[in-house]
Amino acid sequence: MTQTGFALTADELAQFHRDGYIGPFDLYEPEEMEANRRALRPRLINSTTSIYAQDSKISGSTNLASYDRHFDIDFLAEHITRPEIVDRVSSILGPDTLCWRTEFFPKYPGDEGTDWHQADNFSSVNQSKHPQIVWPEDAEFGGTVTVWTAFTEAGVENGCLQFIPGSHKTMNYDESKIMEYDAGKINQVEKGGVRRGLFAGGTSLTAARLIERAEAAFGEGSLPPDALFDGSSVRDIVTVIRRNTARADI
Ligand SMILES: O=C(O)CCC(=O)C(=O)O
Repeated sequence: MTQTGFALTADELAQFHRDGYIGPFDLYEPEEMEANRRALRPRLINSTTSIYAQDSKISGSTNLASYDRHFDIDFLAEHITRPEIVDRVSSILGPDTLCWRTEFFPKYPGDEGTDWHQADNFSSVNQSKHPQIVWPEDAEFGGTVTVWTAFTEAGVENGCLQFIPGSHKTMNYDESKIMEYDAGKINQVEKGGVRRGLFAGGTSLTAARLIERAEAAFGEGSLPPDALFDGSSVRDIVTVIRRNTARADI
């Protein structure tokens, strides 16, 4: 994979390794992003072309229909291979970089968000307890990088990401445990950290081992109340790994 002009600078790389995240970077002009989002919307809703078979689309709390839609939607395939993403990620992980997983999902007003978490082998994601990535035994730590792009503006009111800088250096969460959903407990713990809002078309890169969350989307002010889907943010997560000796259960 050739690296071109979007590779992180030495200072940016040092910042990423220190804090566990970097950005925002502009990927699309807001108007261009909005046009893309409108064209994309009917394709995303139609999950019949998704690579996962109908009967396996719900696994635990994970809706597989929203996974890996870059296989059936050209815009998303082009999006994840943009040099602005590939160059930056490759400057962190090295030239032998692979896009392992994508996820595109809306955030509606009232959505409860994603609670604090860290991810190394992603075994907790589909409730199977099986690692989805098996790292080489001599690896110092897991190295997935998440690229999170805002398809509509993402602020505090509609579920922007919140990070604990530097927390990627130690795993505090035990991924082998099954996560139990409790509506009364989700996103109740304040840990501080920094909120990273993005304009539409903006993107940020995080180490998947960073402790992060996305708070509930509550902002009627930022999301038109008359149009649930129109007012939602559709975002992608591209998880990129350097070496995957792997098994993936989904
Ligand atoms: O946007 C979200 O709700 C969560 C994204 C996230 O936490 C992640 O990519 O690990």
